[in-house]
Amino acid sequence: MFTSFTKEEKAIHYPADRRTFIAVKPYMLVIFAIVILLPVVAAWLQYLIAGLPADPGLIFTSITPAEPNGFPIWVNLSHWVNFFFLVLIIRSGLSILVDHPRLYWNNGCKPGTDWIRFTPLKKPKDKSWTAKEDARYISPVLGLPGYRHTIGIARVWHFITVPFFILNGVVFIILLFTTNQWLRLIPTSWKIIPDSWNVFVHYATFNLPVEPNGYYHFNALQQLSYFAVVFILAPLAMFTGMAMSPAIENRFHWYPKLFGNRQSARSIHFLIMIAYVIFIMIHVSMIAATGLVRNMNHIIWGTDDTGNLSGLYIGIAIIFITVGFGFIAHWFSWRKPRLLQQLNAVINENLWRVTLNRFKPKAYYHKNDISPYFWANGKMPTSETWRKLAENNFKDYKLKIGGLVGNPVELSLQELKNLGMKQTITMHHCIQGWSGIAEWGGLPISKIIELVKPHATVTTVAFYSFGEGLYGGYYYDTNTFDNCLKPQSILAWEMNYETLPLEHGAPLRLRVENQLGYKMVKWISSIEFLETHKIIGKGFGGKNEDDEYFDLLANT
Ligand SMILES: Nc1nc2c(c(=O)[nH]1)N[C@H]1C(S)=C(S)[C@@H](COP(=O)(O)O)O[C@H]1N2
Ligand SMILES: [Mo]
Repeated sequence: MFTSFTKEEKAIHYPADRRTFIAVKPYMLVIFAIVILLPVVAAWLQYLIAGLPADPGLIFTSITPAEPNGFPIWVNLSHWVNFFFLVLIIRSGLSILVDHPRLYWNNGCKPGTDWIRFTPLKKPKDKSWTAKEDARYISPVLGLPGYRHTIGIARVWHFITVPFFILNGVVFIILLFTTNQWLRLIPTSWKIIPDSWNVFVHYATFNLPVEPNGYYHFNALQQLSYFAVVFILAPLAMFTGMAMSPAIENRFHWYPKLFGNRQSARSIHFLIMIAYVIFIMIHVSMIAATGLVRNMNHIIWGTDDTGNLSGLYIGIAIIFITVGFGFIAHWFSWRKPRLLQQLNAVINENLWRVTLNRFKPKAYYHKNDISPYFWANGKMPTSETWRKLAENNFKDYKLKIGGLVGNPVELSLQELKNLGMKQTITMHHCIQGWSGIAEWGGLPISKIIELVKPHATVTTVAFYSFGEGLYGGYYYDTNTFDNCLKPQSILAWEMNYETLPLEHGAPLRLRVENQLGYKMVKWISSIEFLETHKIIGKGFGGKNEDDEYFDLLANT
């Protein structure tokens, strides 16, 4: 619906193999089973041996005057705004997830070391297998925008909704603490722990406890879970999200380590999503089980009314609106993707340009950090020119450097090597989600800039490839002039102390470490200095930017 894929796009977005598949490594299944089953077993043991604990609901028979009386309108508004954005964030997150349908606890992302995979395919041993080929399909009913390899638009949705989600959360928390509503959520005594346990024993053994009237007070377990959702899950989602940014990782190397490493941050980000989904399911069931009409009046009207059905109806209407917006979002994704991108640029790109993009990459890694495996991406060049050059070990290769420069040059590999060499060990971040640490050796771009003397008006450097893009046409990308000047920005002919392998971009590939992988053109044929990226390709700054709606700046 609403889509108008060309034949080439259809082959990518709507492939023949659309199987849904989930496989979790046994050790993780054991951990999940323990985390989930252990409390239930303990609750049953307590119930069968010591009997049911005192009903915790009875604590709340009297209401102290300091306690919040009812729900002010801002609580109800922010609750539903939060719901609306959370749905968009989860759905776009799923689309992002399946573009690299594996989660790991290690930075190198070797296939097979994933603890969960959403693809039935193992990496074939006998042929090359790129990360792009590994991407999976997800139904547009679940994912936003769904289909396969739609990460460009999925990220636009993720990143334009996150600021609203955070803003709503911040406003909520400020109001929470400037009123007495905080008493609902913040435990004021450690007694909340045993009380919550008692409530849990009741639920787990199907002895539903007396529920306090939520208008004044939540039960202990309910309070603790709401507290956790607001003050643990939401911030952790934000912080693990930030840990995936290449600009942050290579400047504040310690940061992803707070979560183990870059890939465990991605795994935790995913598990938080699962926690949210489980929370929503239990939350909605409990709302229904403990007085649906009354609860809905609480959260819609802020009244403690048991007879008026309008709260329930409006609540259902809001859920329908949220679902209905899914159709609008789908329409926008396929009919007005550029408009979405522009919105994203207004909200995020400007912000990133003056924040994340200013960070200077630092070299942190050592030889023993180098990943044993490094995913490859992109289509190997098929052109006769490149094939002939490769056959002769690129002895006849000449890198053309021109555009708005005082001294255009053509340099052979040897001439480039004579200009100097820098070696650096860095982490590569692919937009799809995988990473890998490798050594890169080559000429700092700053040396080229010294040599060719770009005009003062130059803001952008374009790198053209011998290889093709996903939908045909030569691959290219642009980087800002200042990113090219940053430390660790090099034209590499060496990977892990060996000649750059063909599949990783021989004879030359770009490294610009504060950016995502797609900015780092492989199989470079020429370089052009420009005033603006708008005059080449379709004008969006790169092959992926033109064809796949990737961002011009790739700091996140
Ligand atoms: N010519 C060309 N360069 C390219 C690509 C491509 O498809 N074609 N893919 C990019 C992407 S998305 C990534 S993640 C990196 C992958 O580099 P690697 O294959 O060495 O891992 O190359 C980048 N450079
Ligand atoms: Mo990538």
